[in-house]
Amino acid sequence: MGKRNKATRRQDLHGLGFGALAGVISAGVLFAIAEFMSAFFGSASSPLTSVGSTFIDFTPAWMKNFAIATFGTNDKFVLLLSMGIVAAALSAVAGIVARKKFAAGATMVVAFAVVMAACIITRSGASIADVFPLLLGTVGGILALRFLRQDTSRSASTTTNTPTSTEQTPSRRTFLVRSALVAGAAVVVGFGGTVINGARNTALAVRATLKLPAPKTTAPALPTGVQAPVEGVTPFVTPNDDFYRIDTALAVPDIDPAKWQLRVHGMVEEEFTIGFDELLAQDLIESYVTLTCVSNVVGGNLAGNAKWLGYPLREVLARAKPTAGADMVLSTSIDGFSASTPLPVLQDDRDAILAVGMNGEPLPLEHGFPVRMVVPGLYGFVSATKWVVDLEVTTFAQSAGYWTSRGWNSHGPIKTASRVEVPRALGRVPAGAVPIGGSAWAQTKGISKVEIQIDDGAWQEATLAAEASVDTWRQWSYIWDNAPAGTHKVRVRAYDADGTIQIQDQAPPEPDGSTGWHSITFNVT
Ligand SMILES: Nc1nc2c(c(=O)[nH]1)N[C@H]1C(S)=C(S)[C@@H](COP(=O)(O)O)O[C@H]1N2
Ligand SMILES: [Mo]
Repeated sequence: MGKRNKATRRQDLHGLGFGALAGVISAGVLFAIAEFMSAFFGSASSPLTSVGSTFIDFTPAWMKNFAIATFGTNDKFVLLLSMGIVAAALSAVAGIVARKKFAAGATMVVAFAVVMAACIITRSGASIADVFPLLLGTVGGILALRFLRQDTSRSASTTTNTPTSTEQTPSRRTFLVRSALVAGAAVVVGFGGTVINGARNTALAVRATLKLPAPKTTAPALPTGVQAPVEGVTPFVTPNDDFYRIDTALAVPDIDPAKWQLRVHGMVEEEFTIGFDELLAQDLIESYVTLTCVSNVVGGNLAGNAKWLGYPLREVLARAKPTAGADMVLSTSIDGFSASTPLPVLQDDRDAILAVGMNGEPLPLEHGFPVRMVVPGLYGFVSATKWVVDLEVTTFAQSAGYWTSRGWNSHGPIKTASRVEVPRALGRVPAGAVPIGGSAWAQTKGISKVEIQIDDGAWQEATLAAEASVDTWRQWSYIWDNAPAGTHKVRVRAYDADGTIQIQDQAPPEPDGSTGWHSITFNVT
């Protein structure tokens, strides 16, 4: 009797494991089929993208902040990974339930699918047809669950009668073989979907051959010496591939420039829409602007500097003629993201543009192809809308941008910041003359002075590298002669062109940008 109980219990455990595995594999089938089909229906129909995007939209500010601070631009990977873990857990439960009561397990799968369908159809730009891939996937997933269940149940019932190992083995082997087959098929289908998705990407294909016109006004040549003479300092111009990327878009929007249109409307005398060719036919300007993310922590790297090509927003607004009382422009992306930009900022003489080019190329897809906004002096979340398709002239009282309605500030001017880049934090450097260097920024004003403090010594003026423009960051350097061996600390602070010193009080990014003087510790050996 005791022996039999033990065998039954072990059998139950195996059954649980089989059930869980069958559940997870079936979920894999569901997602593989859905993702494969979404290659044909468009990314709005991808359950992974829609569920993830919905999750991002409901993410509280503190959590987004935490995710970006902790994982930086890997935040999307971490999100997908966590989603994967949750999906695996839920589907394991469904698989276990299905073992005993197939209908109940299948009902759970349907319930998950209904929740995912709700995520899909509530995304901006989605239609009811976008649930079709999910529907097919769900059918496939339930069939897989059924297929993988028969053998586990048979093995369970056989063993209750006569629990001998010879009878369990073939059934278990059948289950494992079937599992491997189904899982393999799911991987092939899922991978195939990814490949087809890439091949069907219009934006990628068009961008590859797109020739942008020359600017009417070129950016002044970079003065010599914009790069501080210290090895390891960030490149003054950030290569496109290294440019930080922050957005809520799990799937990068695929926009065909031939179909792109920007609608300008709201509190204006002249509503109009402008297409891509018409935009390119305007007098384009080129300028260096350093973009900064409000989520950047003190010393962080969510900032990048590029040469942008585009059409001034003040010209767009001059054509639209805002009416009295308007104080904000709400720019909206094709994927529903929006930003609230103070109207006067887009009308003054700074180079706020509808950008089409970045460092001599069309915008990379991740950075807003074919058109995005670039506004010197404002954090990205209130100004730098990528994949922009709509400008509504309105008021702060009437409307709010995506992050503004999620606890962040509405206006978002960039705060003066500076950071130490060399030596690396916790790095080791040889004794003697130790080069120290970094970047500082105060967009629209410019940096007038940078000071550093070694250990608890007196503040000393660093050497400023050449200034390209008040809208770009500025590098600085300092040679510490005769640095003695040991652990040392270096602190930095910057002054803007008005002579205003960078805020010393430590504050986190939320709600309107971090403050504090950056310091690092390093070892002289
Ligand atoms: N469509 C869209 N545009 C967006 C965002 C977004 O989530 N979606 N994020 C903004 C934020 S918070 C920043 S900091 C900048 C970053 O631009 P980048 O990814 O090109 O560096 O884009 C802005 N534009
Ligand atoms: Mo940002």
